[in-house]
Amino acid sequence: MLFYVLLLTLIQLSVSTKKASCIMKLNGENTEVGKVTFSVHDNTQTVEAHLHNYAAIAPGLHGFHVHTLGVDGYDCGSTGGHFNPYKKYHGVLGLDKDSRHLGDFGNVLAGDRGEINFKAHMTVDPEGKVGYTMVPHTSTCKRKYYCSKKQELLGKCSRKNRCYQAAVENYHYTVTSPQFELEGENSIVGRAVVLHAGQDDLGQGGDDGSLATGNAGSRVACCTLHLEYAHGFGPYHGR
Ligand SMILES: [Cu+2]
Ligand SMILES: [Zn+2]
Repeated sequence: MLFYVLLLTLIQLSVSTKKASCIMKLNGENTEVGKVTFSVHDNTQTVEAHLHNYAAIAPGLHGFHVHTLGVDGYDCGSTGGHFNPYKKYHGVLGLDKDSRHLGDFGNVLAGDRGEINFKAHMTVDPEGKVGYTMVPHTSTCKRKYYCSKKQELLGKCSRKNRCYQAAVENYHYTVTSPQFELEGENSIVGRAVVLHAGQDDLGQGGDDGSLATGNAGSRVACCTLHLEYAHGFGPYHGR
């Protein structure tokens, strides 16, 4: 009996949660830098980016978008412009679909070691007040990065037990409409996630580039989103 209850629960979970993800690689290279995930469960949506590359990802803010096309080879330049099915101006995560490209997800913050730990948890509430809060976070040791700068550049890590304050962003947004879709004609599945070298001005730069791209600069890493399999029950619905 318990087995069937568990099985039913798993099936329900696999039906009601959809997830698309991919492993980001440096532009022009077969070098993995981490994972990005977009998931939908009932009226909540989550965007996560966990990336790290000391040499290629500079400390500071980096534009983070879904572009129109998937990646051809390792060339992030092949992914077209920001995904923009409604023909709107460039904006930012949290706004409704009339005020942003559907591919606009704002900036993600890289710390001193080129590490990014970004999570935006969104509650879709048509009657809600749009806005976001930064969820307090206590960062402790990041075991993965016990490397001296020199060793990290050489791809070698020290075993020394040293801690540092990693960059961690954890937001909770309230939005009045979904910020992305994982099925249908406006699905982000099959399109590329792109991390930029510079900061996205979120459409506030006062020039044409700002309204088109946020002036986020060159493309550092990218990957093509695909639906994730869950619990061995086969692929999620969608394309
Ligand atoms: Cu972009
Ligand atoms: Zn845009």
